[in-house]
Amino acid sequence: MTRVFSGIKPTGHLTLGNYLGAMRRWAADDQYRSDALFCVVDLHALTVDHDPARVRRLSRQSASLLLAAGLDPEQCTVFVQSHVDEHARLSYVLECVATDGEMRRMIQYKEKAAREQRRGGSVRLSLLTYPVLMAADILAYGTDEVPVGDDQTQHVELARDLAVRFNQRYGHTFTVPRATGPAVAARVMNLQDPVSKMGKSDDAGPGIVYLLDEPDVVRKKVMRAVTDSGQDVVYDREERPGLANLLEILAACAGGDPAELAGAYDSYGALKKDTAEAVVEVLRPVQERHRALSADPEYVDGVLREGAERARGMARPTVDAAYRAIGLLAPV
Ligand code: AQP
Repeated sequence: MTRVFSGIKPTGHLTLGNYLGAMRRWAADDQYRSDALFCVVDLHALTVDHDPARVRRLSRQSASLLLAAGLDPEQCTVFVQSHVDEHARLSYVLECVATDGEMRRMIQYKEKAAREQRRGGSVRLSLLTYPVLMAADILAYGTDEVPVGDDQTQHVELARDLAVRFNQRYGHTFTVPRATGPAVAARVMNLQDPVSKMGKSDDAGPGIVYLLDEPDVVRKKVMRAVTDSGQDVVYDREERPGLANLLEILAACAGGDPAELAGAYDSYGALKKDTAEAVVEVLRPVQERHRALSADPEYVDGVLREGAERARGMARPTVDAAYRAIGLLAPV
């Protein structure tokens, strides 16, 4: 059976981008057709300036939202990365296969390092090596497919390169994974800055729709979305990014094709109104389930405990094999 792995970073409140670009497909498709693991990748949240209590809180909230989005612990494994030591163990070994040049070429590193510097902070070494830890997350489980949004494909490419290189140097150890992406909403853009991704750790603002935003807040944010100059509604990602983003969000939430939907509107106002309602409807059941789960923290704890145990059992043989292959002595 195909092995699928993907994760979500507790660096902020989860957004519509996380949901449409990743979580929704994990719940609707991946968990049923594959042997899937979904992880709250909390170690990755330490790569930028962070508040420890907030990371802990967001890790629980993210786990609860994964379940609220429809992940079923009977169908897939849901766990927290730091509960399974194998991720960090394998990451070090992969650092011995990756190169400094490869790390510095990562687009997300360049963007996030620049942001940390803009905010007056220093760039943590772990931000540079973060893609190696992500490669370890993936390779530890013999993953075939990594369902991610567009922004993560370069990191999955790195995981592929490291797997191939390790296998060539030290003997076949890792499955070579590949990224799979959604057809629409592969990249949901910021409503106020439609050439930038809607990211959960961006400075909070009206351009980001959070999964737990109240319906009226969602409506306000969508109605205030930046649109492009011009009157006609057309789908053109390059020239009219604001409109294209709204059309893609509408298509992802209500169905249809962004270019065809454009033909159905003759005003920006009507498009925004329908988009806002479509988003509210998509978020409603997730918010309801999240409320119910918040009232039952023991259930979420139990899911995470069992998930970590299962994940450990799956990762350990591969990580042990990598240790032996690269030349480390087995414990005596
Ligand atoms: N705007 C987006 N559009 C489509 N997909 C997205 N994803 C994230 N933002 C968008 C997808 O969500 C999954 C989990 O993402 P992540 O938590 O690993 O972090 P990320 O990709 O770095 O997303 P963020 O929200 O922008 O977090 P920060 O701001 O902390 O970096 C991934 O599959 C991602 O593709």
